[in-house]
Amino acid sequence: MNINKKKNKVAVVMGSKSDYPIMKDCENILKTFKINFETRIISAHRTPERLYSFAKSANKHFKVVVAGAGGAAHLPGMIASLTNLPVIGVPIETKSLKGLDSLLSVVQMPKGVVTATVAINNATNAGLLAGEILALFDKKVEIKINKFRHSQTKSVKKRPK
Ligand code: RP5
Repeated sequence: MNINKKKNKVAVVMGSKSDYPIMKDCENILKTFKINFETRIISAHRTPERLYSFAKSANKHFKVVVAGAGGAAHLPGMIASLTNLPVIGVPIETKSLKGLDSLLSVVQMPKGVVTATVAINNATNAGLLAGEILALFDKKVEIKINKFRHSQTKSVKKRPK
């Protein structure tokens, strides 16, 4: 089965511009795999209507959503509540609680509505997981991910010096 390449897109969304230095890591890994993506700022609390209209129409444009947010990080979960697309949450580190607040807000979803959750600030893994989902239907992406994993393995030395 092959999917329409134009729709082979990841939405990279974040609660604030201040999340972008972390979420750029997601863009970078998607670029490595030549996966199309679009990046948007959508705040669950400050722009709730933007969130609603994005999530309600997301399946027309995207296959996977990566959503980064910090603090009371409701963005990934709220998007997941409005779409059946896979949503990968990136808990963003915070000054006050070091991102534990974000992690718990993203990971503690109620049964029946799900977000995948990566480690605090690990937007790279969110992009990698998005790529692995797309690779199920896209041989080119699968090959690129296999190459990436292979060269990562080769780069690990046997001894520390
Ligand atoms: C969240 O609040 C954002 O995802 C961000 O991590 C955090 C702080 O946002 P700013 O006050 O820096 O805009 O909604």
